[in-house]
Amino acid sequence: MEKGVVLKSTGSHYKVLDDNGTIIDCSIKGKLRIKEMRITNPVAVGDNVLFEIDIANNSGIITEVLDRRNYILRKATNLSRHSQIIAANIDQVFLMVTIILPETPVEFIDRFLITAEAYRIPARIIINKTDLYGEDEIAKMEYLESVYNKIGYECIRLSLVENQNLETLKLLMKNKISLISGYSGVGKTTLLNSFNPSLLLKTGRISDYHKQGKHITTFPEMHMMPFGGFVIDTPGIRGFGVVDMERNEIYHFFREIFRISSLCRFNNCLHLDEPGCAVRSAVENGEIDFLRYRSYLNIMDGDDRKYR
Ligand SMILES: Nc1nc2c(ncn2[C@@H]2O[C@H](COP(=O)(O)OP(=O)(O)O)[C@@H](O)[C@H]2O)c(=O)[nH]1
Ligand SMILES: [Mg+2]
Ligand SMILES: [Zn+2]
Repeated sequence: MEKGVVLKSTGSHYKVLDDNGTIIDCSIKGKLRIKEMRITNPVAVGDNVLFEIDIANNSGIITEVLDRRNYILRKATNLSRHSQIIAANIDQVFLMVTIILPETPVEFIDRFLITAEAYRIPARIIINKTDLYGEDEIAKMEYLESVYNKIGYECIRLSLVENQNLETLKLLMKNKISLISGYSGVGKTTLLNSFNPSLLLKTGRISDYHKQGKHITTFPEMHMMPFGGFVIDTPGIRGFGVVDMERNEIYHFFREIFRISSLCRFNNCLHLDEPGCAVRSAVENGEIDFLRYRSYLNIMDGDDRKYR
C-alpha cells in the first residue's frame, strides 16, 4: 500500500503524488463512491490517500481517503442538496481581487470571507493588477484595505506585470497548502506561472469568461511550488456557496458584527430591525462599514445566484 496526495481529480481519474515525488494516475475502488451520499466526489484535490499499485497498467487504485483536516464545499448545482468537495486539507486561502478588469464586488469578497471563517481557514486578500490603477482605483483599493485590515484580514498588493510583492507572497505560501480563488480574469493562473514558469498554464482564455455564473463541472488542480508547498487554483469556480450555514448564525462569520452582537438587547437579535440592536448603531456611527453590513443583509436575503 502506498500513500500519496491527490493533485487533480476529474471525477473518475486522479493524479496522485506519492512520497517519492512520483505522479501516478489512479482510479478509485468502486465502494469508495457511495460512502457519503450527499457528496458528489468521494476523492478531492488535497486528499491524502492510500493506493495500490497496478504494475501491469502502470497506474494505481485508490482504496482509502485518510481523515480530512478540513474541506471546502460548494453545492453541486443551484437547487441540489448534493455538494462537491472543492479541496481538502487546506492551510490557508487567498482571495485574489482586482479593482478593474474585472471589478470584484465587495459582496463577493464578504461571501468568500464568511465561508473561510465558517471553515476556520485563515484568509487573506490579494489585490492584483496595481500597475493598471489610476487615482480612482487607488482610492478604492485604499478603502478596501482600510475596511479589511481593520477587521483582521491582511491585504497584499500585487502586480504580476511589475513583479510587485511576488516575494512577499512566496514567503506566505512557502511549505503550505494554499487555495487561491477569485473572479475569472483577475490573474490567478498568471500568478502560478510566475511562481513556476515550467507549469505553462494557459491564461486569459476567452472560454474561461463564458463559464462564469453557469454551472459547469470544473475541477481544481493543485500545483507543486518550487519554493515548497502547493497552490490550488480554482478555475471556473466563482464563489463558494456557504453550505449548511443556518440563517441565524451567518453573523457569527462577520467578525466585527459578531464582536458587537453581544451588546444587542435581544440575544436572538438578527441585526435586521430589532430594537436595541448594537450592530445597527455601529453601522450608523461608522464603526461597522456600511458595505459589509449591506453584504450581510444580502446574504440574509439568500440570493446567491450571481456568486456561485
Ligand atoms: N496589467 C496586469 N495584467 C495582469 C496581471 N496579472 C494578470 N494579468 C492579465 O490578466 C489576464 C487574466 O489572467 P489569468 O491569469 O488568466 O486570470 P485567472 O482567470 O484568474 O486565472 C491575462 O491577460 C493576464 O496577462 C497584472 O498584475 N497586471
Ligand atoms: Mg485561470
Ligand atoms: Zn443586533
